[in-house]
Amino acid sequence: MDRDLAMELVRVTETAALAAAGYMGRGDKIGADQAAVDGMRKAFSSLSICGTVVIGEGELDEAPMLYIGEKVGCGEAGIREVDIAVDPLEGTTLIAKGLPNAIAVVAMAPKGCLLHAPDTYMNKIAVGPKAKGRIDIKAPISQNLTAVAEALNKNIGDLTVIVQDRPRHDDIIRQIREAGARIKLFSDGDVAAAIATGFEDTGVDILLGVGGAPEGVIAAAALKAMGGDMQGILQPMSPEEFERCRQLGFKTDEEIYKVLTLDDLVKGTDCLFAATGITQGDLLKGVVHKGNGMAETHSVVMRGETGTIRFVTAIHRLDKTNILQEVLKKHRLV
Ligand code: VTB
Repeated sequence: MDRDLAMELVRVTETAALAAAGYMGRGDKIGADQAAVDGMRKAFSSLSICGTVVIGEGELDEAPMLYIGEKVGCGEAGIREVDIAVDPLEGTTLIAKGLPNAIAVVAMAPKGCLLHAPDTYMNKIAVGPKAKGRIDIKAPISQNLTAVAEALNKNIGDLTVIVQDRPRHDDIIRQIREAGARIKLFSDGDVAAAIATGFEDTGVDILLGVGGAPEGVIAAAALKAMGGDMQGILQPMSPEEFERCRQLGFKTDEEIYKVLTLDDLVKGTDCLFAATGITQGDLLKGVVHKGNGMAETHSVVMRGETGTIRFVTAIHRLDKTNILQEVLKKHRLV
């Protein structure tokens, strides 16, 4: 994919983040998500791509915008055909409460290269570049911790495992504690948590646990670009979720419960990933409102082909940005 698309993609997550940031702490998850979607969709419309949303806000009947299958971009037909995975507001509860680590996030890859993941849970394991090739989601947790500790040249006691704070993880947490590793619990947003494993200064070494399958594919694009590693296994919980799996081609139990490697989640290395912080986070600062119609955003954009990771700080003049003005007015945020 054209390298200029990486910078274009940042505009998309910046716009979503700026739109959603006005909702910080207002206790309105739905309004915040809608603002992020509105902003992201408008920003996509000026991108010269022929994009198809493969991971989005839901099926057409449940999401009028950025629904799965929606065509986005203003590119010439047949040129720059790409698949897109979006999470305009990853962490709706976080923004509603003004808690850290809400981000706007997008992944892009050539057509056919992103797994069309059903909206179900996924069991995940993710690590940064040094531990690539050392994880096995089917192996006992202690074995994974030993292998990752060895790869990082650490003792198990020095390892930090990031786990979503949910009762479904009680057993995983018990096993991690028994093995002697440390745990960082987070309330929401496992894309940011997975990415943290790729940056040593976050102090996070490995992500374990069950989160959304769509979020799994988005995180995989970032880990691919960073040279990290990830595996997942779908975990449908209800007859409807099994049906969703079947509709996307996971027909038999064997297909549903197969280990999805990083290459199954994101094929090849030609992928792009962009994220902008909405609330203050471990990796990215949130949107900073500076007064006088100015706001600052902090984003990261990664390009799989070259492995380049850019941190982009931008100062926006909200009053001069037509797209944002429209969205902010619609949401009565200006
Ligand atoms: C997961 C996780 C997301 O919501 O989908 C989670 O991947 C939902 O889990 O990052 P619960 O059903 O236990 O709440 C997030 O944390 C935020 O969208």
